[in-house]
Amino acid sequence: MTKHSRPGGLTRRRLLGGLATTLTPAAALAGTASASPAAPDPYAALGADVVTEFRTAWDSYRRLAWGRDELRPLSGSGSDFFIPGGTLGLTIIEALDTLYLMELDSELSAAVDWVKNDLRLDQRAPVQVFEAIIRLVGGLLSGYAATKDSALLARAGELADRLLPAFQRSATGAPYRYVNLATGEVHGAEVPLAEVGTCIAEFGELSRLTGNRTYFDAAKKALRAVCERRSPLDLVGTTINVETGAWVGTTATLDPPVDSFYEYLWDGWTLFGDKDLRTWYDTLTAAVFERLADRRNGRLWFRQADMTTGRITGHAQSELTAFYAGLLAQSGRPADGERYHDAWTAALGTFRLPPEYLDYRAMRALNPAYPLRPEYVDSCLFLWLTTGKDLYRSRARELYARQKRYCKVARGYTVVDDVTASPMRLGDLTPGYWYSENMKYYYLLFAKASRFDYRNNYLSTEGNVLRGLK
Ligand code: DMJ
Repeated sequence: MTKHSRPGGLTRRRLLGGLATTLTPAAALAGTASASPAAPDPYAALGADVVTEFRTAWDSYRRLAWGRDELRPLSGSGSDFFIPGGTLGLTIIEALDTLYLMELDSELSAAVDWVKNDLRLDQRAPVQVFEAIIRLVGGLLSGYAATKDSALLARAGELADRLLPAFQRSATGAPYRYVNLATGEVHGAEVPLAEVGTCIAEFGELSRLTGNRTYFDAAKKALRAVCERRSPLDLVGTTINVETGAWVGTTATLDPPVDSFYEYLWDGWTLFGDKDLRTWYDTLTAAVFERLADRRNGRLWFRQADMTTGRITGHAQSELTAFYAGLLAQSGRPADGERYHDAWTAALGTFRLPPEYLDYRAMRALNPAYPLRPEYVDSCLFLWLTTGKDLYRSRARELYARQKRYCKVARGYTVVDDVTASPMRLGDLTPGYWYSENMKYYYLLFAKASRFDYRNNYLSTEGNVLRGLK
């Protein structure tokens, strides 16, 4: 979940080819690597390895679940993500730009053919608006960015039009949670902030590409509906009623179900230069640091508090929030981003894989699952790009090795139900985001991706490259 271009066309330093290092995993995690400038890039072989691993999983998906939303690698079957008994080809759409970056062109061509010929968007069933935007609209837009095939842009626009009633039928402008793709019927008035606010990158890009402002305006109105209802402490809660505008969940937190809400305020500013978004991001972030930041042993965590009184209510942290290290680095707080990444790296000293939720004071897993989440490596990529420190490639390499050790199965990779069990208890799913996020981040970190502009790019919360494909 990440972004890299700035308003006004400012660019970042190209950081590939930085100092090579020789690391043990322990040194990598502790950040004690020493540089040896003469050594060859030790990551080049890993880049090729990422493609090999991706191919194994992709071939399994093609053989056993082609056209279904996701692969179940243990049982060798497919599963539905959005519509029980229906499919929207989630994995195919999630993988489009990754296939392009990895130069798997015949696979990309088969995937594009499926989208053109077999993707049915007129299904008479409700879908979750947020997931459809970040995964499908975003995936189709990144496929368009990769191929310049106008059919993909048209499909993204068609889907967005089917989702728009969720925004347009709401009194506040914040979207309903579900919309029926065929009828436009909406339901689900109590909506978590991530679901309200994580749409301006995809909808704004669609507006830019089509010249139709409707999508950007809908997304901005949704963000406004939340930001203008912030508390006098400049905090927001977790959930809002989109019909009344009343807060339903009043805990201020960076964890789900809020997480990417903050991300898209910053992204909307960097992508489209909208000053309101920047002001809202700065205002809410100042309050986050005043009320939620919890500095311990040189590390940084983020606690929970009541949005109205500021009273501290919890010390939990979700793995999904690990993306925030990269966001902080990109939004002008690199030292805080590094301290937050150090905190998660410390968790990886306790756990072999990051648990879904932990009590960071006791370093105890509150939810021991590891659904192949990409957030830690997402931050590795953007901390590396922002700070130029090779440390973040080495941290990514360590997690990559652990994923291979614990999550690899004959047909690719699968989720872990309990990272604290020995041996770890596995589940049966390769999530769509594994193709869109994990493997893309590793590839960009390790390989010198010739089709990626490391200076000027934008990756969405779902890892979709909306800008920066060459
Ligand atoms: C992805 O779908 C996106 O990154 C989203 O913003 C939340 N996290 C999941 C993967 O963990």
